[in-house]
Amino acid sequence: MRVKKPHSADGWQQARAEFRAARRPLALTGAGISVESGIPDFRGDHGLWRRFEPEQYATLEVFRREPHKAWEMYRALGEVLQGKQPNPAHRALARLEREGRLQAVITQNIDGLHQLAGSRRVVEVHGEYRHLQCLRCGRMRPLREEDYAPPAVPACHDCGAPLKPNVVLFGEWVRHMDEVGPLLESCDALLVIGTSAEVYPVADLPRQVIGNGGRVFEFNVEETTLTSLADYSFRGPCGRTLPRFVA
Ligand code: BV8
Ligand code: ZN
Repeated sequence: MRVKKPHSADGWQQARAEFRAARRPLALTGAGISVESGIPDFRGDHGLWRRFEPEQYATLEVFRREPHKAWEMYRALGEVLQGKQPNPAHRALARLEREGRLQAVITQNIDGLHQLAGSRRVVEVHGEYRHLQCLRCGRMRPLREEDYAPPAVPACHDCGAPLKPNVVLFGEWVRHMDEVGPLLESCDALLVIGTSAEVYPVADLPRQVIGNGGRVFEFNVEETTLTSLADYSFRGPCGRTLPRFVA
């Protein structure tokens, strides 16, 4: 088992020393890093997807067939995201980057909280919710207040097709993998924070780092499929464990 659960103080020291020695450290984050900012995660019991089955709502197929139905979920998600602020976990990553101890944050989140916390290099592999995109003519425009007025489906100004949020739905290609590839190739230490590692192909990234001999440091409130592969697994809310690790 590669997992050293740093319960003891020296376990934390050892983990910090290993991370400090890394030359190309990266962070990979999921919905769990934003839970302490008041944004429920997807698979937790109060998760958004208890109300909206992902296969029902967050798929390209449903958007094309029944845009009104898809927009029910988009609206619910948008309301949850309004006005939310970064928490100490987001700020800990921004500090690492400022101190030259983190190259980039690769995030599955669409909430923009990493950028709000001051992170500069953020790769949003599942898109972001502040813009709407037209799949027919490619036009992109900022999200507007009235886009949330039910039951309308916002239409493209240029070609009239229904617009979707600029997020990656199931069945759509994830973004920026051309940038993520080289980052992962050279990564020798990956912080994996607040993700169930169930959604592909992003869930493969930590396994790629391990395959290249890199170290994986997991921060999660529960065990995941990565826990047994990780070098370190910090159990607890990352709003507490990550600032402690970074200190
Ligand atoms: C694609 C959209 C190719 C916006 C999302 C193999 C290869 C390729 C594809 C597949 C494959 N196998 C299956 C697929 C299809 C599919 C897939 O992976 N399905 C899964 C369900 C099996 N993948 C795709 O469709 C992807 N596209 O591969 O394209 C293609 C092209 C054409 C035709 C066919 C295929 C697209 C995937 C992206 C989908 N869009 N979101 C939005 O609504 O956000 S996914 C959604 O899940 C979010 O992006 C979310 O970030 C992501 C992952 O979830 P997590 O972030 O991990 O969140 P989760 O709730 O699951 O977990 C939270 C964790 O935090 C938990 O572990 C919890 O314990 C922890 N936690 C909670 N609180 C805290 C905490 N930890 C620390 N502190 C706390 N306080
Ligand atoms: Zn259009």
